[in-house]
Amino acid sequence: MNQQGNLTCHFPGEALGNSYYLSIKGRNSIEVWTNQPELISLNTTYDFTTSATQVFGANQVEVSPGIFALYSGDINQDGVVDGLDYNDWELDNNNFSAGYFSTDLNGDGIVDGLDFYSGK
Ligand SMILES: [Ca+2]
Ligand SMILES: [Ca+2]
Repeated sequence: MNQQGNLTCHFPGEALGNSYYLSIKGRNSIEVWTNQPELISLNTTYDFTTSATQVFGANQVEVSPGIFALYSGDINQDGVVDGLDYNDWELDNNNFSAGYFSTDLNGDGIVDGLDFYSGK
């Protein structure tokens, strides 16, 4: 995925003409699925950001007017954001971790208190 949030996928030829649910799973985000199967063609596009209902259960957050994104915070990838994720974040925060860490929730390359901010 590039910094603009665009992702290119290549599907096997036998997928063409068939419909599939599409899923996105990030290093620290809640996994989402399309709300319905999408027909795979040579140039299928799907924009998850236009509405919360672009994903099953409308499980996205509006990060700016009309722009929706995955929820982050599922550091241990168990499907929920809870105190167990906090424990992982706290460990990396106390170690002043910098680099590519799942505990870096805002993606700035540093694990610190800004990752714990609950705003959008
Ligand atoms: Ca979790
Ligand atoms: Ca960070």
